[in-house]
Amino acid sequence: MSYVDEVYDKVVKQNPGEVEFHQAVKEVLDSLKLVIDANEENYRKMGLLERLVEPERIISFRVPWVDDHGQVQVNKGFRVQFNSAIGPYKGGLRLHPSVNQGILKFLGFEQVFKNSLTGLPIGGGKGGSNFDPKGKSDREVMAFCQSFMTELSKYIGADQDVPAGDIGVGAREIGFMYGQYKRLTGLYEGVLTGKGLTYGGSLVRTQATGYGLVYILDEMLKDNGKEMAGKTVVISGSGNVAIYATEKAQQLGAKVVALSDSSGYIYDKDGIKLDLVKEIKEVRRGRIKDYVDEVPTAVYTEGTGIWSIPCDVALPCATQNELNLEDAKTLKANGCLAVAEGANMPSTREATDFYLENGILFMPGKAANAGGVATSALEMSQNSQRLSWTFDEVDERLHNIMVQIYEKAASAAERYGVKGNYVAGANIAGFEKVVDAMTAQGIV
Ligand code: NDP
Ligand code: 2IT
Repeated sequence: MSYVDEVYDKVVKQNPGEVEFHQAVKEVLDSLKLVIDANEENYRKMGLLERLVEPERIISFRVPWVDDHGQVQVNKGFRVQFNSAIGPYKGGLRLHPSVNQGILKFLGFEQVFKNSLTGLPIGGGKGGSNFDPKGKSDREVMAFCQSFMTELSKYIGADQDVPAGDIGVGAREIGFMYGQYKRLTGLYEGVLTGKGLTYGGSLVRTQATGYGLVYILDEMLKDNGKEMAGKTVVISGSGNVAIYATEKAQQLGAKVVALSDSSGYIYDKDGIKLDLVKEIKEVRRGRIKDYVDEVPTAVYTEGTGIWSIPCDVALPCATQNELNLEDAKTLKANGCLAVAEGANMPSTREATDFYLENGILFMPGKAANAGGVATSALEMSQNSQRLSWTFDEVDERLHNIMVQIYEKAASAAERYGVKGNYVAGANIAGFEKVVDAMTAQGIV
């Protein structure tokens, strides 16, 4: 049995029930076969893959807090410190009822390669809780965040582990957590990114993941003789990533016609009115269906099905495994030419294989959504320097980073004889840097 298959089998046996983690590991290991086969003996002896798939550390803790009725609630809190070969652990915190250890391990594993691709000195980590922020008052969210940070603060630090936002964690939650960290440790340091602009946050971090997604998409289209202008775009989700992907796609002359949330999706044939979406989602914390109350020509459909809307470009920006093989076939049948992932692992493995086999240009999440964490690393640099860069300066750096990620993924794919396969390219390019750093640092 090949080394890659052997390690994958062990991962399945030793991490029972963690299906998303298995899926993420399999995708990476399969595309690394090209590289591993050439170095199998050495890698096997060094236990390289076994070390790569085992988190350095997982912290798991109780998060008790009091709700508005005086009732004590208890949630599970986690931080997966996956790999620190190239820098301090870096990666978001997710607050969603579906969160469990396996999901955070999949996200942490992806983060290792993504962060490597940015070219910046950041290792990979991920954390979160099964707390559901939906419908909670600001005071309840604060009580949860303070309790969560009381435990997490023991394990993080500006040069150790720097969390940020993910699903359910935006500026409000980062603010509450930062305040509690400072109060507990007495340190005013860049221990979290995605902070508000008045206390050490970076311009462009809010927009970064969505903007970065469209920058790399634009690069992929141009390299393949196409352009963003005039394209019809469908975007799932209506959170941080989806909103700023919409903004940048519109700025580049594309027409975004659909957005969604976990309840359903809207279709606006005239193009999404983004100011209204921002008002509904960022200010009122409402539902996407509220859009049609104010735009009567738009249509709301309950449930899934957003991928049945004809488009040239599809940008899944909600959550893992939200786009399956049937959806991929529907996209193709409707003439879709490119998919780029704003979310982490939104396409199932079968959907991914379908894109590659059917000539759909495909940029996987670990390259396509790396602009968020890259800009987080720029926030860390500014915090260390005690300086703030201008919007244009950060945006230009973000743009350059996305262009470089495209080039790394494209050239690694070409080097291994799979031109245009950005899945293999991104995995290989991300892997090479991490392995080099791990090897240099001995058996750790
Ligand atoms: P938000 O919480 O801001 O928005 C999430 C959006 O996705 C909401 O519209 C939400 O709908 C929808 N969604 C979440 N879970 C589900 C689900 N199980 N089924 C259907 N829809 C769902 O999160 P972000 O925009 O920050 O994150 C979106 C994706 O992007 C995630 O995969 C995240 O890991 C990834 N990502 C985020 C980065 C960032 O900087 N924020 C960076 C890189 C990747 P509802 O409100 O109904 O739950
Ligand atoms: O998945 C991700 O890359 C993020 N949620 C952003 C992480 C970060 O540290 O900015």
